[in-house]
Amino acid sequence: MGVVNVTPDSFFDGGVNADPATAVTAARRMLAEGAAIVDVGGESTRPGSEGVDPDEELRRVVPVLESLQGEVPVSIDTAKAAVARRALQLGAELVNDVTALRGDPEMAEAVGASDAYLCLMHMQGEPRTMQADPRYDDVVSEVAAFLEERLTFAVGAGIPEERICLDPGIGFGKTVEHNFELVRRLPELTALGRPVVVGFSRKSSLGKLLGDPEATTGTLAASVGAAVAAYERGATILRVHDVRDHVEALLAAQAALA
Ligand code: HH2
Repeated sequence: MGVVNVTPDSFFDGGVNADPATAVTAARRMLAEGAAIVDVGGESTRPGSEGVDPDEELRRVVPVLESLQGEVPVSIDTAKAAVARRALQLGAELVNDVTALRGDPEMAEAVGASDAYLCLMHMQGEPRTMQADPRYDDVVSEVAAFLEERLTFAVGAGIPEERICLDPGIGFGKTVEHNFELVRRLPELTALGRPVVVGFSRKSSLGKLLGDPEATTGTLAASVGAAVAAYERGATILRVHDVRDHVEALLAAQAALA
């Protein structure tokens, strides 16, 4: 899954793809480089972010979705039903909701009324404050219990289970150690029976691991290392900013592990 943020302020590609034409070019390039789907987002959820209103989010993503329609498989990264509905009209195949249907009471209905796939992600707290001292007794069992509960909720709301994937939410209310423990013990999440998405790409835990306690991003090499480890532990979808490098690494890992 390639990432295209049509935002001025995303933690890694903020501003790079804020212009719709540039975002469209990036999405086409990611498809050519081997992405199966491109995740288009119009709101940053980086630590400390405040969020944008639905009109602004639509203004950012709609021109991109219109251009990509019928050409590039698209996922819409949004927690807002109005944005999801419009994206689905414009051909989006997956709704990637970082609030796991907790952010907008109309989201479950919006997804259920379509035949779209849905990604349910774990987050402790909310982006504005989530990195202020996140705590768990056992991060993996708490994330697994949360995802299981949200899966039951989504199925109860009429979204077929076979259309739902789960994501531990790397960096969303988690320390460096929490993030790596989630990948190390990923089989406890795949045991829930649904495909697991991992988005470690460029996240600050990678920079912190390499020795910079103030890092806000991670290197490409560290991102690829984390993605290969997640793949080896059973991840089905890797959400990444650098598609070509990850596709090459994962093809080699697949050949070596097969
Ligand atoms: N991470 C980000 C955004 N959306 N969705 C899923 N399912 N999993 C993730 O790990 C995930 C996500 C944050 O990364 P990015 O979109 O690059 O940054 P920002 O939120 O600053 O736009």
